[in-house]
Amino acid sequence: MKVGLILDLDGVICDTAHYHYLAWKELAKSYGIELTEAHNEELKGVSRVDSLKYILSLGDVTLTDEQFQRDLTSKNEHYLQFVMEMGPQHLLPGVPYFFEQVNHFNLPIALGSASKNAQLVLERVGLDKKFTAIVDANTVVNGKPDPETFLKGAEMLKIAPEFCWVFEDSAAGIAAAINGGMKAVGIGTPEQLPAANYHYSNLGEFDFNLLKLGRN
Ligand code: B16
Ligand code: MG
Repeated sequence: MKVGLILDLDGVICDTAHYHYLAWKELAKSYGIELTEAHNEELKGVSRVDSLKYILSLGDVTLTDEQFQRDLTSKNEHYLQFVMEMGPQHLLPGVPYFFEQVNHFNLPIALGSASKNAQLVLERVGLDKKFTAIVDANTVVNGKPDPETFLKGAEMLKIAPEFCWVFEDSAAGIAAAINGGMKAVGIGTPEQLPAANYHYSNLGEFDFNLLKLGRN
């Protein structure tokens, strides 16, 4: 049976969520808003624009369109300062082993990320050449939980959605996988990701036997 894998980036491959948090926290502070770790959980898998809208709603702050764009840019510049310090040592546990297995079984694999910085982050951690296809926020119209990101990944891999396995750490991403008719593998606990079909604490724990490779 031919299967395809689609990986989220932030929270699955590397912990860039912490850098997003530091950058958003500083911006929120400039509005007089205290952004907490719990708030940051709500921002996982959420687009840059929707993240800023969420933060503004915490303090009933309104911005002009011009201020909104200016603040998106300054947050991103701050975030990129952290990204530029990243290297392969920032891969989450189990990622190198997971990619060894992908190579071993010669599986088609796509990235499906809500980040506009996905290509750069992959280059920093040394994985940019490992993907058959990269789908990110520069190439889709509708973000997660809409399935567009993952359906586009499946199309680029030339694998039917029902044979695609999506690896995600966010509730929005798990919903996107299920909305697209794919298998949803949660990187997190059943409490965090109740809708996922399987749960692991990192990619290295994934059981490749589930893919039933070589059988049909
Ligand atoms: P950017 P993922 C998402 O990446 C992050 O989880 C989310 O927190 C972030 O706001 C979003 O990317 C946009 O990122 O500002 O770099 O375009 O988890 O879908 O890989
Ligand atoms: Mg994520």
